[in-house]
Amino acid sequence: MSESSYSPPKIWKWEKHNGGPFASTNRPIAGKTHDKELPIGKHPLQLYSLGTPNGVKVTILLEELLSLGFNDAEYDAWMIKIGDGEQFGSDFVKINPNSKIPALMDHSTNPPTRVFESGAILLYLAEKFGAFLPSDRAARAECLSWLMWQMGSAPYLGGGFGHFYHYAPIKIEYAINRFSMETKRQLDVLDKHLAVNQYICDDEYTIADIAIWPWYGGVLLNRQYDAAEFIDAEAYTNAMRWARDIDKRETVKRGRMVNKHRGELDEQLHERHDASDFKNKTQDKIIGSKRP
Ligand SMILES: N[C@@H](CCC(=O)N[C@@H](CS)C(=O)NCC(=O)O)C(=O)O
Repeated sequence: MSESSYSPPKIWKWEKHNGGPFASTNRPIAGKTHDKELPIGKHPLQLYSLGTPNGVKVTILLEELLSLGFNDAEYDAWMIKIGDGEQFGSDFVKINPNSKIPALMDHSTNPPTRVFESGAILLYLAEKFGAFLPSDRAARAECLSWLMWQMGSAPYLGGGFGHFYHYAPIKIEYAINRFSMETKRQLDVLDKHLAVNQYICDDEYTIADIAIWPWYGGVLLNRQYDAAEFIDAEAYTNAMRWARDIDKRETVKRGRMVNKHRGELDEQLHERHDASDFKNKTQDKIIGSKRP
């Protein structure tokens, strides 16, 4: 490994170009950059999000709840284009001072309840509807342990491995080795656990699966960072079995379409306001209807 020619200055200074591909939106300060009102739809639950792994956790859970007949889980999902800096708009920052999607407002309470952080949103919804979270104390502790595991572990997978392997403008061997090691260790944690459990919490599909799958299933199924071969995804046979099982769920397919802004047009539902939108409002239909 070659020695770096970079030696850090005494005090770090923000230079606009040093954020790599995210340089246009990344900044070292919090708060709004502009005033922007957010739309509010007809349902009590208003989701402001994007179809990233953190975003789809929430839309998958909402689609799961709706499929079980919890009609009060009907929601409006609005797209927040993080590449354009919409997470720094004034109304969004009021919901999430951390300026990251997903963010949820529940207008069924007075005053409305704001929830940010995908793990907190999953827990809030699971408790609100009494579903996808075991009620037995020990089983619930197990489920919440894995939910918190995901929240603590995924930044090494995404911000560490994904960033340095896929996004960074230069390939740094030290950083790629450091985070590949940790990513593979985490995949092995999952693989060993799923060798003796059908789902993350025994045989019950819960918010722990819904939180973990978009990140770890995404890498295993080669939907994230184009890294399945590099990390030898097929070697994690138990985690792969789990990833493929969950991938087959219709609710998961629908949840993945909501606020999706890349890929096949018939899989992109930029905004979701009604169950019929999956049929009528995907981008292929919207663009098709605008053609002369
Ligand atoms: N811990 C947060 C992470 C959320 C997060 O990192 N969201 C990303 C998209 S996946 C985002 O909004 N990025 C915009 C930015 O960093 O400015 C959660 O789980 O909700």
